[in-house]
Amino acid sequence: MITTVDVILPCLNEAQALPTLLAGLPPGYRAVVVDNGSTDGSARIAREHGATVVTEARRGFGSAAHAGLLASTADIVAFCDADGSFRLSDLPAVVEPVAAEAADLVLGRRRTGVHGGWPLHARAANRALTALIRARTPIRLHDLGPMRAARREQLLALDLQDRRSGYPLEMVLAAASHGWRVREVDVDYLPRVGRSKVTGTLTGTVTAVRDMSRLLAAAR
Ligand SMILES: Nc1nc2c(ncn2[C@@H]2O[C@H](COP(=O)(O)OP(=O)(O)OP(=O)(O)O)[C@@H](O)[C@H]2O)c(=O)[nH]1
Ligand SMILES: [Mg+2]
Repeated sequence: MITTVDVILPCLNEAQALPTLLAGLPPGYRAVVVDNGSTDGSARIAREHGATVVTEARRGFGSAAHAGLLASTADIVAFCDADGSFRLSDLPAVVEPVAAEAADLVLGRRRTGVHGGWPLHARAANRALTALIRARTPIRLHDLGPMRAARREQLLALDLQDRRSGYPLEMVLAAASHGWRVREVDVDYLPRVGRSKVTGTLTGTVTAVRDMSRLLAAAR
């Protein structure tokens, strides 16, 4: 089968979530799990479930995401969290506008439906950030979600520098300054499997907002 899309899955101790997640990989998609120093056997489990595993020793979401981008080879790449909060079966809808050359970057807009499980403080932080993005850029974004698709070469040319939680925001701001067509597509957002590391914790959210505020200030 011809691989059309590499799916970059940053992973720090997500052994519990990986089997179900990887079982949902659509045909023609290759899972690139970026192991960011897991101690729970995530890398082995990812391999056992058919994923390509890349190792990135430097901690941080951006560090893992960018290592995955560098290691991927497909023309179109997608990003997705590896904690079970997304379904890989939603990826084709996110990829479609990029493949059709109707968009340069597509973000999955998270919809919780009946599942719930999106803490109020995280929603509020997300709403405030996207309002700032709408105020500062022509991009009409409603959710700064991690599920995305774009062309690999274009993403590399953005030369993103953040290696922590500012990476997703830096990508959107850089896309805006390069005049990219950015779109949103609805995706399901489920309660993560395993213990929350960022969004479910107040300190995690505060750190993320701090990283992102710095980027927004610089973009002014
Ligand atoms: N937090 C964190 N996540 C990382 C890191 N490296 C890779 N990841 C992965 O990045 C993805 C997003 O991190 P999450 O911890 O789910 O962040 P979140 O969705 O904001 O918050 P929670 O799901 O509540 O923990 C997951 O698949 C993590 O396993 C890292 O250094 N820190
Ligand atoms: Mg998560």
